[in-house]
This record gives sequence, C-alpha cells and structure tokens, in this order.
Amino acid sequence: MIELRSDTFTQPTRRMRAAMMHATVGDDGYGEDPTVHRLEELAARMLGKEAACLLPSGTMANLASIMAHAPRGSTILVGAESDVYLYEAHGAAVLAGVGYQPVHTQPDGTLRLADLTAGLPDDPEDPQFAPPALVCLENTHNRSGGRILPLAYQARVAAFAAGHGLPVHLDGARIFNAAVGLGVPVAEVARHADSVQFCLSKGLSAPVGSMAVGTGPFVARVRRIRKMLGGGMRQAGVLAAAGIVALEEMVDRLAEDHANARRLAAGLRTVPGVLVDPPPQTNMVMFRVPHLAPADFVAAARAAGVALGGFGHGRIRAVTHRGVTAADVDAAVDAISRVSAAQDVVA
Ligand code: TLP
Repeated sequence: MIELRSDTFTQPTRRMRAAMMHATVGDDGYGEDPTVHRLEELAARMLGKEAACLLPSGTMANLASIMAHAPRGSTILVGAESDVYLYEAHGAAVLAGVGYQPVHTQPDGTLRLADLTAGLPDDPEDPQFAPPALVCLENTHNRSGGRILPLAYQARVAAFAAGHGLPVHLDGARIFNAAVGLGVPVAEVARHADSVQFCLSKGLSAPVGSMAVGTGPFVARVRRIRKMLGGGMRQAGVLAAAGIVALEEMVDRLAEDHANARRLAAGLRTVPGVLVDPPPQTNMVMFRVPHLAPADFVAAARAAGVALGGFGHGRIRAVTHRGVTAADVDAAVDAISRVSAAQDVVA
C-alpha cells in the first residue's frame, strides 16, 4: 500500500528508536526528566521563544494554548477551515467554556482582515457580546492543500490583533514545512505569533508529541492545563529523545517530501479526469475527480494499492512523507490513472 492519507503515518527512524532506548529519563511530573528539558529548550530556541512544553498531541497543544490565552466565556477567532475548528471536537467549547467564532477562509488559507473584523463585536463594551480573546492562524494550512501563509500576511494579522488587544496563536502543526518551503529559519515563521504549537509526529517522523511554545508565563499556564487535561507524563524522555532527533535531523529532508508532492501533482495533471488544484507548495496535493463520488474513488484507489483521503468540498488529499519515495509517487500516478479510466467506463 502506498500510504498517502497523512504524514502522521511516518514511522520513527532507526536513530529515533536508538535514542529512545538510551534516553536518560526522570519523572517529568516533578520536572526531573533531563531529556524532556533538552527537547523543550531546543524547541524554544529554534522557534525564537522563551519556553516550550511537550504535550502528547497537536490537539492537546492547541487546546492548552487556547485555554492559556482565553478565559471561560470568551471567544476565539478561528478559520472556518482550520484544524482547530473542524478536527478537534470543539474541545475549547466543551472543556473550557470558550466559544469559537469561525472566520471565512480564503482558498490560500488566509483570513482577510475584513473578515476578522466582522468576527469581532461591534462594541466591545456591550455586555451582549462575549469578549474576544485570541486570533488563531494555521501555517501550513491543511485544508487549503498545505499552503504557506506569507510572512508579511502573518505580520499584518499580528498588527491587527495587537490593535484589538488580542494575542495570536499559530497552529504550526507543519511549521517546519512552511519554513523549508520559504527557505527561512523556523523562527521567522513563528515571529508574528505569541504562541505556537507544532507537531513532532507528522513529517518530522517522531512517534508521539507536539510542542507548545511561547513566553515563560504562557508556557507555565500550559503546564498546569496539560496536567488538568491528563496530559502530564512521567518518564516522557523516551518520547522527547525521538523529538530531539526529529528537530536535529529531520527538518531539511522535508524538501524531499515537497519535491515528491510536485512530482505527484505533475503526474496527476497528465491523468484524464483528474484536476489538481492548487499547485502544491509543501507536502500536500489536493485534487478532484469530478466524474466520480470522492468516497467511491478513494475506495477504488485503495483497492488498487493507494491510500488517499477525502478532504471536503469534493476534494481528495494526498500527503507525501518519509515513507513515500519518488518511485512510489510514479506507481501511485499509474494506479490512479487506471482507476480513473476504469471508473470512467463504468460511469
Ligand atoms: N491533522 C490530521 C487530521 O486530523 C486532519 C491530518 O492528517 O492532517 N493542527 C493541524 C494543522 C493538523 O493538521 C492536525 C492533524 C492537528 C493540528 C492535530 O494534531 P494531532 O493529530 O497530533 O492531535
């Protein structure tokens, strides 16, 4: 099976497994796991922030970050196509009493300032309105096909938010894909956010873990909330050891995934009946097969040895990652081409 459903399918590398085996560990509940400390210091340094906290998942890192910024009874401005809004079970509403204010999202993953403004109360003093507490962005933007938010755009949103007294949280699950795609240090992508969460367990290939990164006081609040959510871990150094390898060794190779995504898009463009849109910028390819129902196409592709996922609005998503070679990409194009043609005849 050529696995293109997500970069979450990446397996830990040999060096990760060796580092996990040999990691020096302690009880992180007491703040005494030296390997967790090393990972947290490394993550904070790379992102250019004061502090970082290891959490079990991107979902928990986003939720803890939101809770650290937004009090009960407030609202947060989130993209209507964001992972926070669509794929995290409305945790902030359910667990923290924080309302979501979904904001219309442009095809490139940006939220226009006019649309953000429309999500704010007309009169912040009017007690009818829940007070806004946070603006969330996502970079790279998953549902728009792994698009990179331009740094100048992030700067504009930061200035807008600051003008309204609001912090910005960046869901940077794939922030290293953005940095590699832009050819800048990851700190540049993090610069215009007060807090960032990023995932070790996607393209970077660690088995588990996400980091919440920001100021010292922000991260101290995240630590308490992590404990409250049940995400406090003990000898977590075995996970942190893999995370350190992820940050030290696995960032630059993301360029291979991006090249494979471009190769896949180029191949799919030659297949009759397949429409690729937009052109990939990082490790995702979005396409449509208009003559087929997406679920039928995904099932037929799976039977032909290619695992893909439906991704809303009639689109199919293919994600490249360390477990997919250029030869796999070519084989996937061949298989999809056969599926598309065969189904065409049936239709
Ligand atoms: N996204 C998953 C699915 O849930 C859609 C994927 O396969 O892409 N932020 C972003 C931008 C994400 O894409 C994801 C996972 C998360 C947060 C949540 O991370 P985890 O899965 O670690 O909770």
